[in-house]
Amino acid sequence: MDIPKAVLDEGNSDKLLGLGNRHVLGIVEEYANLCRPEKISVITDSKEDINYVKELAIKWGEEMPLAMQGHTVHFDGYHDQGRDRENTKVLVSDGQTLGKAINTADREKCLEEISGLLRNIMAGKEMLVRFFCLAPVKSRFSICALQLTDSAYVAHSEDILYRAGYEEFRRLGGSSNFFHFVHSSGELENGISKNISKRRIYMDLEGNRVFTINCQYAGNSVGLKKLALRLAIKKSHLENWLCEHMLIIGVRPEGKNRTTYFTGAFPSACGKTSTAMIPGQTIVGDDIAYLMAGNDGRAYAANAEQGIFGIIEEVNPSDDPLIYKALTTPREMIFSNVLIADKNPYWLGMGRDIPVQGRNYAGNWELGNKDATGKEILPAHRNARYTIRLGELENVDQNLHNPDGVPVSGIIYGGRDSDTSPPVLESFGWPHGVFIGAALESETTAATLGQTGVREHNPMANLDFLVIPLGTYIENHLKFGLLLDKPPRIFATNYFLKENGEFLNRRADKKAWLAWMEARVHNECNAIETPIGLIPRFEDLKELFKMLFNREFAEKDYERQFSIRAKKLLERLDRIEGIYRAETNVPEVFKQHIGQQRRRLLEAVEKHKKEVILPSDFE
Ligand code: OXD
Ligand code: MN
Repeated sequence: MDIPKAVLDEGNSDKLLGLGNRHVLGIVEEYANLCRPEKISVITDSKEDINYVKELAIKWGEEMPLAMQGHTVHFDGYHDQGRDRENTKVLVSDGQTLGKAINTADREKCLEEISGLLRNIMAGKEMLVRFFCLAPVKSRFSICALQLTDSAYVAHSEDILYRAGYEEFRRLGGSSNFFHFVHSSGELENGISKNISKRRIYMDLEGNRVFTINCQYAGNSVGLKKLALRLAIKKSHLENWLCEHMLIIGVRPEGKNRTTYFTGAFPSACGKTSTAMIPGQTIVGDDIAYLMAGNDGRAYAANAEQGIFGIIEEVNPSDDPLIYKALTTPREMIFSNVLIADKNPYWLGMGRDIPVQGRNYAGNWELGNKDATGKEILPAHRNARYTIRLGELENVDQNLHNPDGVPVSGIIYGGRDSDTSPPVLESFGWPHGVFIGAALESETTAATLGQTGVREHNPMANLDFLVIPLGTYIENHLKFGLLLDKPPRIFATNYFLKENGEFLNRRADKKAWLAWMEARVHNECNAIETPIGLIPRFEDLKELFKMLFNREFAEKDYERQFSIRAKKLLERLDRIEGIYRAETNVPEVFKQHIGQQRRRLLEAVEKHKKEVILPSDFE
């Protein structure tokens, strides 16, 4: 390798050579010579190497130890608190377009730009070279991933969130079949990326690689998370499987000795992690699922990750007891962008008083502090996070690392929708379910930079991560169903329905919807057929609420929640139709579903002479 010994010493060089993979060597050499780090450390799966990274994060000041053993805190810059959609681009050649929904840019130009920006970017810094495996090791789901970064926080986060992959790379036997990620926090000021205006996140599908620079927020910087998700969507498209922004849970109905696995897609900060952590269930994953058809005609899912990078806001003992307990007991974990006072972390909605001063994502903070635009700075950011291993949780599912994945019986699509969809419904079958997922709308949250609360179309909660045209993505879902003899049932949930500004449901109610969906999978209860799908019967929910919460579920609440808001639903159909009209290759079946749903809604309005129709009208 053409790297000076002073930069890559013999020990580190041997670790690289030990992989027997010239593609890896080529990549390390290329970015060593471009980024010009002072030193390169190659990290294997050994405890010693992994500890080295953990200690480096403290030594470099990227993480600060907290009072509780194993806990640290990391801060991202004030303007680096969410995923940067604007500067995240998919590189395309020769004027290729991926449709309106995907942010693309010319490959050649961007590669030139990024090479310029990467030149000497690691001067005076250390480059960490890391190997991970996406999904369980030694499985058909496994994807090897190589990370180069000058951030020990990024490298440490990946230890918690992903499976070690040095040995997995050895098993590659010299193949180039892996993803790679080049990250640099860029120039730092008080430990924070300084050149935010030059933040760039470029997906180069042709090279199976992603470049991300001048950022630290994990959604932008941690290669294996949302950046690998994009590369894996492309891979899944080529290999006939699905790569989804989905949780995976084992649902364990009370009084029945069985586990029924569900996956669920929810836009960021719309209840995905809290659904995955509903007490009484087991968790396989909270964010990214790979779905493949099994030999038995069922769909199988595996978690690409082994940890949670979760939103901490509203995690409190009554709403999220399992996570709260994990966050307040000793273990290896990283808090980010919370408030620190006396070496203890505080966050919004934690169910305790928050101190009036401390250190937060804006620096030294006091109640009432305002930013440069006059906006009040909250004690902790609304997108503050925790990073933790799933294996640390009491409710981790025994199949987390199962190389075969888990058989999926149900899929849930859930958006943040204040006025249109009922809390839960079942589709009429796989293609109709795909239509429901593809028509998902949700209001924006703090997980992305920009305004919150804006209604957006977010098909399968995966729009931000798509790198293939929307029509093709929908087609892939329809085709995947054809590979299965027993496709999962598809459901939709909405936890955010409001009336006069008040939520119509309590947070805990999602447990009842889950129980109903699980019972439907086993054909244990009937449902009411409406123009948009199958909804629960009042008697079944009444019984479930009694059993699960010892609470009366009033019929008037049922009617407010489950009435079919035909006018709103028709308006949504118009919006969705408009969006898909601008896309190419949209499957005919999908268009037919739009037409059929509209016809059913109009007929119902005509028949019942009202625009909000009671569930009992359909019985
Ligand atoms: C996440 C996200 O962090 O979707 O999971 O933003
Ligand atoms: Mn996510």
